[in-house]
Amino acid sequence: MSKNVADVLWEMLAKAGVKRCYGIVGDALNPVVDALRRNGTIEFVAVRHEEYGVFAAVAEAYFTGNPVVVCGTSGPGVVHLFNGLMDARKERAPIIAIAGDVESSILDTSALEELNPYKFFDAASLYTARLVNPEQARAVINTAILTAVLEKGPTVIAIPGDIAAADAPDQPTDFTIAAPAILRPSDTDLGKLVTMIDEAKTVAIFGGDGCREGRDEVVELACKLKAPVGYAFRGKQWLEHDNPNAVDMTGLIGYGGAYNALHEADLLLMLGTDFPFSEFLPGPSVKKVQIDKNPKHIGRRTALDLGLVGDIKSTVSALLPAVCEKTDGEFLARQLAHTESFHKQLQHYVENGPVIKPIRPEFLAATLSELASDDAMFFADTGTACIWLARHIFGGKNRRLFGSFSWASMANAAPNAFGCALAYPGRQCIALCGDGGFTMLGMGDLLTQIERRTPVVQVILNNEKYDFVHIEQQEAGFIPSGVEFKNPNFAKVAEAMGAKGIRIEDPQDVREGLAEALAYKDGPVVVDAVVDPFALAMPSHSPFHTVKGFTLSFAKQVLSGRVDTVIKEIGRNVGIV
Ligand SMILES: Cc1ncc(C[n+]2csc(CCOP(=O)(O)OP(=O)(O)O)c2C)c(N)n1
Ligand SMILES: [Mg+2]
Repeated sequence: MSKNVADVLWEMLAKAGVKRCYGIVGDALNPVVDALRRNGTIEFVAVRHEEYGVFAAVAEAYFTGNPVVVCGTSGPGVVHLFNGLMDARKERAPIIAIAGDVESSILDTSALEELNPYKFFDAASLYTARLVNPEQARAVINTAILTAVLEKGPTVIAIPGDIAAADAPDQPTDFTIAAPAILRPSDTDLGKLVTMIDEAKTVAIFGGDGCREGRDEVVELACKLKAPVGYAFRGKQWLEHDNPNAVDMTGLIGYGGAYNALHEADLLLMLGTDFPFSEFLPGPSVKKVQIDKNPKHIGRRTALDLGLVGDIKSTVSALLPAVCEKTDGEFLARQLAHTESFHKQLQHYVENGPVIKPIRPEFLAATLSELASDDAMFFADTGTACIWLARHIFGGKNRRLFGSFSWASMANAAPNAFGCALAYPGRQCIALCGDGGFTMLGMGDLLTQIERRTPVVQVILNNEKYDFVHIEQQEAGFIPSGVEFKNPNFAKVAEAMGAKGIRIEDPQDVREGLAEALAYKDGPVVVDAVVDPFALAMPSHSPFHTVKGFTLSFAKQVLSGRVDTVIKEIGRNVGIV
């Protein structure tokens, strides 16, 4: 039998290193999925919601570096892919989406389920193609793969069922993915940077995801310059561990000494970061240099004194032998001492956790971090889970941390963890979920984990509210509204569905409950942790408007008769508010 277009599609995707395709089948995709079955080298992961499949694919693609395929069929199925593809774009994950399309004979006739892929995917996709003629196949598939892998993001191939099933022309299916080039600034520009560093009395470093490769070089540079190292959320897992100069994070969920270190240095080196919260970066009193391999990132968050284009590993390697070693360690010691004192403050709810009821999320997260294996992979939902992950889950050399860091969608953690559990069998994959996030997307596809007996540990912060928004509303001076909801007992729901369920209501049971969850290898676990709905986490630096907003909100709440709530909120956060 001769090959059809769908056969060629899978043949090329398999050659690109694709191991899995996540999605839901249906009309236009039927010949595509039939060819996948014939191909036999790529696993089809049938999910219950297309968006769940994309979040799983994003985590797999981000960590393995291999492209991952997702699919949804014409119209509504395709639409369900979108939020995940935006996440792939922002998290820079190589995803190839196969979007079912209506039959080629009725394109552009407003047919049932017809959707214009060019318009629809415009905001998310780096490259969108509509395969309407088998002769396009090789060039389109080649471009979709290369764009996804080399530009690190999502691409889309829309394909009508009749074209997928059509005979493929006799075209070669081999292609080459070039290895990434070494990119560093010119010697003249590097020379300018060396002068700035040598002339500065004190230097601070602030790093992001761009330090993923080159983290050892960054730490070596920091040691040579006696520079404290702060990081964005995306940089934490690369720069926190085995780094004597680490001063933690700045920003809305910041902790430790990073804010002060960045503001008190003479010179700030921003390395591989597109940190979006400009108000947490210093003004003109600190000289600023930014190095990034993406030229579009340079200077967009703050005004710079020097901007250089280069990858962090090769640029810092070139810098290392050229800069003079600094001898005065007073600045670094002061920033480290400040960081240390913040850590002590953070320990308050961890150390007293066993006797504070309702359970403090700080204590829950810190215990999880302590019990998890050295190569565990942690995923946090957008919501307060991010705060607890940042502050209380310690990343190690072999640990990994992930979330919807730059897109900030809810409901990412459970699917992220599922994707990595498939890609890294045997490794602990732990999702710290919001109860809002879990019920938005995680609960339906718990069935997928159950069917496959995938050992994902879902720890749900059961606070019966959209707590992050609750905090946000108070910060902005509003009386909280629309943020509360009621939950079932998630452990019982999980058991009824066929998973292992563990309910933890008492702080004394936290350690035992989490240990039991982590030890369970026979399928998914849902830990329903009933946590304090009033736990607050303030950034290490609170801008004036934050303090003003809370004060205003508390005053408004008291005036509208919510005295009890305000007293609880303040009482449960002594020393923080
Ligand atoms: C898809 C989506 N909808 C809404 C939001 C806005 N949002 C951000 S965090 C959040 C609350 C999350 O609540 P939950 O999952 O219960 O976590 P919690 O903050 O309570 O720990 C909301 C509604 C979002 N980021 N993404
Ligand atoms: Mg919640």
